[in-house]
Amino acid sequence: MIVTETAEKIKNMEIRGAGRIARTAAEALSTHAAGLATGDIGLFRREMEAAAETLVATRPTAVSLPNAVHIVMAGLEQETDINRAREGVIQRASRFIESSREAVGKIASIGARHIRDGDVILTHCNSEAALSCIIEAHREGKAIEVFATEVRPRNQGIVTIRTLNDAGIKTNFIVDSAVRSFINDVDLVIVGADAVTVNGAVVNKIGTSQVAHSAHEARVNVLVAAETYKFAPRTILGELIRIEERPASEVLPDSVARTLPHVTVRNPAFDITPAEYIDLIVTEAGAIPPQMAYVIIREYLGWGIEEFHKAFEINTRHEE
Ligand code: RI2
Repeated sequence: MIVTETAEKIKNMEIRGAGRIARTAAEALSTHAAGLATGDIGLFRREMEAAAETLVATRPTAVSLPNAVHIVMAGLEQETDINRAREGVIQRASRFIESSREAVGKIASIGARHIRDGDVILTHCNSEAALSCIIEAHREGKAIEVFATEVRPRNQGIVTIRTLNDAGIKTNFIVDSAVRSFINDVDLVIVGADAVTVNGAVVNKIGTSQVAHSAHEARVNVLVAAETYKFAPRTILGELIRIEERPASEVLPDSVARTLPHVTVRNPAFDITPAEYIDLIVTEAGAIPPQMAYVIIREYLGWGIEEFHKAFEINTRHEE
């Protein structure tokens, strides 16, 4: 029940933000494991795997979700004792949730060092990791000002300006298409990430690549704030990140769309910013140039090559 409910909330974006999605999925697996009233290890494993698949299938782009599920489920296959299996899931989930929160704290202090007193920062969408850097710089007493975009069609910008306002940070709210008009007033762009590929490309909310392109043209640095579990191991095997395309009704009401039979609404939720438009990725393990993404995948996510292949097979099954 908890798994179906959580999956539904992730799908309809009641629960959103790559980090929060990951923590909520881990929590749901933990609650599910605790409530599974069976003494049969085989059945327990199958139920857990089904729950994991349901959660992973909700939104295809944010890699934090399959990474979190992978971490929580690790070792379950080899476990033969039901109590240890249950305990293992619960402990791994709670460790993941805790380390995810700690990661945001570390990113905040590393990211804040890249913000100077007097800086004007532009952010796009609503990223907990990106906002933590901005809020930390403000907390340290740096006089900063922010430009925050609206983020059509789901208006996550409203959540961002509320948070900034509550922190007492001077904020300008602009429509997405006004970025280029203001980019020369901006010293630094800070955004979050839903996924970082092995070649350092950043997948983030639709419009991020336009923001980064404008920043690049204006010689404004672009900083990405991303926990290490947002790096995508399977991109090493050449797998591409699937860009979620969300319902047309988010962009145009059905009643209007019905009157326009020749019009198709396209609603991709994310886009890809190439590494050359990104100056730095701030992770809890340190700030790295995007070209070092491979090191994070190998050293911090610690996926062995067998796991890559297994994960790849699982994914191929999904695509069928
Ligand atoms: P944190 C969000 O996706 C945004 O694209 C945001 O930049 C990214 O997740 C990372 O957010 P959505 O769920 O994990 O709004 O930093 O589609 O909060």
